[in-house]
Amino acid sequence: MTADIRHLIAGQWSAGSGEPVRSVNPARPHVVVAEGPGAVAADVDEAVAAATEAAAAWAATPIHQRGALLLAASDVVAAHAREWGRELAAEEGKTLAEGIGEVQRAAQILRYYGNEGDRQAGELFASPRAGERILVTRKPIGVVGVITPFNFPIAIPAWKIAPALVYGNTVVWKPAGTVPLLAMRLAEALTTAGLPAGVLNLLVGGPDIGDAIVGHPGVDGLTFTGSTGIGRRIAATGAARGVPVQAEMGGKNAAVVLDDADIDLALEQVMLGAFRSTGQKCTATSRLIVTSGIADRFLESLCDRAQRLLVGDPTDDATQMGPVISAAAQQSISAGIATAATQGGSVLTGGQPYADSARAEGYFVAPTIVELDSVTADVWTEELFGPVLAVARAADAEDAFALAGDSEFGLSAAVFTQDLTRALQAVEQIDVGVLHVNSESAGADPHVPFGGAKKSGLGPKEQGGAAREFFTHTTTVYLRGGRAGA
Ligand code: UN1
Repeated sequence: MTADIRHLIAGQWSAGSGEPVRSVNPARPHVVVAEGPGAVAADVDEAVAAATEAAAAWAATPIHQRGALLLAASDVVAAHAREWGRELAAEEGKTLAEGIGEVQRAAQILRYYGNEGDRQAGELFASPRAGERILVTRKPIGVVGVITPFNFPIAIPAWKIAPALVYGNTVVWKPAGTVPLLAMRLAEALTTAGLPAGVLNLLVGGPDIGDAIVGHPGVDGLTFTGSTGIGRRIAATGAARGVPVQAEMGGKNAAVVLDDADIDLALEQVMLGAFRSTGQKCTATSRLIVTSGIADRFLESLCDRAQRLLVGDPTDDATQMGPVISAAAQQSISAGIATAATQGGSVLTGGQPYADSARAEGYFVAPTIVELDSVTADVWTEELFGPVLAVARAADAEDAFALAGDSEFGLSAAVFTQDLTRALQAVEQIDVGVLHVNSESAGADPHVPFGGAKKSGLGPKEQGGAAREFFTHTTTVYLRGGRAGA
């Protein structure tokens, strides 16, 4: 059954009047998941006006009360994990287990921020002057524009919107046009929980709606996850307008497997890192560096596993990898593989379209492993955002760590070794925002910072205590009483 696309402005759900938006099941693109007119620029004005109007009362609401609404929303999300997880798999294409897991993760994120009122709210310093204390207190930044990608249609919105709200901001949110249904579900959970009108506004639409939010004079801060190109454009607009920007962008994340690794564990984790969510994570493993002593053996087993991966309709329980999000993504990933082959890459497995009618219809790309003879190939440097793993061999651990660092991105990396000294060396030498030792390159807990080094991230990091850096500003209070006894 196709869902109608609705926008949430000033507490009211309504149909739009803009260009049609349609999300389809990427495994069976003739199946429409959600459909309806998108928002128009005037809706952005209305949404920003509603968020501005709601801002003062929301900021003045005690944080425990704001948190209680997030906790109630978390319960709503958790209660719908199976149902919305299935919708997520149908709309985005990740497997059912991952879809349900993601909805549960959104509930967990809402719960984490729901409890923020119980944590430290600021800092207290001594003063060099008698009778004075200096305290640093936090205030919301105001109306936050939230722009989210397709690949985590409910978890990424939750990890931006939950901290925005709990710290007292109001929100105007534009999700990716390919996943409106899951966006409506999250907004629905928050309104069901009793969020006041105007505190969260949801507009579904194309890039013009995103641009209108980013450039709107009423927006006080922008948080974005997506491609590096768009992130930099948003950051430039934000800088020109003098508003803070948090941009979480691309990755070209390496898994380093050293000779002494637990090979079965490394095989399992590299498979998950490269192919879970069909490789469509900014934290996915898209480069593999393997030292020469084990390279032949490791690559043979890895290719064998990749060939045996069950690729198909993500809503089938047995499926281990679904399609990519769109025909355009399928084409650009396939073109990236073809280019790799012309730049000295040997396609060890995958790289061919599926011929069977079930998969030929959908936006499937086979799990693909390309071994390179030179790390100048585009597939080594550019994010393809699909199930494609570029492989380079390293002479030894030093060489391997240097290759891992050979990227303008620095989001995440994984290192597989049983040698503590090597693991510690990796921590020192690989410049990334997230480093996994003996686990895959993706994955992030809500209570710790998340984000990239180098060109993967701009502005304060996300999640945990780091989120507060972006969603609040500080007021330093020099606090003195009057003259005692006066
Ligand atoms: C994860 O690794 O589980 O867009 C989360 C992305 C990241 C989130 C990754 N912002 O893929």
